[in-house]
Amino acid sequence: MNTIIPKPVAVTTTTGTFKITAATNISVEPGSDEVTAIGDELAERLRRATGYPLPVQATAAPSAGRIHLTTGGDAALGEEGYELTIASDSVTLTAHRPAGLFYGIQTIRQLLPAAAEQSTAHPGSWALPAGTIRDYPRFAWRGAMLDVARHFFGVADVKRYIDLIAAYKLNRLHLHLSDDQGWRIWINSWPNLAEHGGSTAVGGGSGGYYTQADYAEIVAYAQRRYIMIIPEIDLPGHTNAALASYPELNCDDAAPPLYTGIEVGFSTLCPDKAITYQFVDDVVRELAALTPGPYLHIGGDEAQATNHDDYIRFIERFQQIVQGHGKRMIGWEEVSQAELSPSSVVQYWHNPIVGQAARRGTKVIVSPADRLYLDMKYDSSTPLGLNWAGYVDVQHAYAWDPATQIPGVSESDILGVEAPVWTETLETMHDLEFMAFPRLLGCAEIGWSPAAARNWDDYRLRLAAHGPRLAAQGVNFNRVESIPWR
Ligand code: TNX
Repeated sequence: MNTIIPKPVAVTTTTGTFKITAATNISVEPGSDEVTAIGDELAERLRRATGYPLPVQATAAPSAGRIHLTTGGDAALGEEGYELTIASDSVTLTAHRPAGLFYGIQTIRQLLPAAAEQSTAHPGSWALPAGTIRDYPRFAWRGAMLDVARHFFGVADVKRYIDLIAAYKLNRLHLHLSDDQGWRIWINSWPNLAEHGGSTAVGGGSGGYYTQADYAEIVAYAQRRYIMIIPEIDLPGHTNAALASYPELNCDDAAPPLYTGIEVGFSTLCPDKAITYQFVDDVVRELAALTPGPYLHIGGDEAQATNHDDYIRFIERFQQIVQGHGKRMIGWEEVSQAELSPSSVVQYWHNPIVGQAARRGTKVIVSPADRLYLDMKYDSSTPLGLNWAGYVDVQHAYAWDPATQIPGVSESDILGVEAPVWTETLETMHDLEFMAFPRLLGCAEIGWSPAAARNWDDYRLRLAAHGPRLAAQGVNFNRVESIPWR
């Protein structure tokens, strides 16, 4: 029980093991489709490597030979907490809400040998160590971000990323859906955005975009894994792909060519045209309709080509538009200069200006570039990635605390943490995995585990045990030398 990531709140070990055999059942509380689905998810996972039948049955109480899943546990566990009791004859997983059961089964996975993560059946010793775990998260927002604009990642890749992050109890996936180099979501009222604006990528590749059906499929897939998708359309800068697709969005009515380089800060929407706001309203309306979650991210970063006063007016107007479609606006730290509602959220990346927004009640997502930008190189020898925020080795990405990171921003101002992966230099899932793993596990632990429970020396030993688990799932993780991989 001492290699779990993120580290649980409280663990008590006893003696003995619960052995999963061909006779083991999974039982779920009667009358809840959602709990049954979580039981099915556990069963499917365990069936792959063990080859056992593991039937899922509805029964009201735990009994011998069973792994029992039930809600109705202690309300103090909150929306996402769980309690797991493993005895030699049975396993009981209890939560207040279904999300807690989902996180409990991620813990059960980690208590089995790494071979349980393989996708084909083989003989093994499928034993869970006896003991009790009581566990719940520190922060409500535990996110990953994927830039699908600089290089496009298709539905299958995004689903794989969702599965990998869910295993570490992350609950948000922010998709950066537009940038200078590409527009990646079909918008019915502005079809050329995806058609033309989505037709290329950094380096001049063929790009791509999600149809609205693709996008809905991603949202539903994530929802079943208790992950909320946060769509981002980056405005008013980072808009070359949109400007190239519609001449009328440009102040001079001339569409620029598509852009495949990696410079930032040269594009802007035109502040003085009514059609600019019609465009934003249409895009926000269509995205809001595809988004069950409460948030829409409007970017707002690096608008160097937008005059300051225009920038402030833009952000305040975007906020009204987002709210008009029933959503809460998120923006990168620069939006802190505008008048924000307490319901809006700012995302820190390197400027303590977010303290201004926090003082007025706006919550903060903490994504320090020099800690959590997983597109930063690990060190000077990393073949992929950038280094404008420095090198981010595994220890540096882990050994810091969100509550003391930003002057003027304390624990109660913070919604949580998020680890972005920008993809200027990353073209494939293989590339993405090398940069995200193992550093993303550190972000997961920072978001979930109590600050006092975390320290690097203990973490690096736990992380070492995850090498074989990641390998069993075929993850291309970076086997950095500071970790004594098993
Ligand atoms: C900064 S951080 C950006 C992105 C780049 C990233 C590369 C932020 C909000 N903007 O446009 O992709 O650096 O690391």
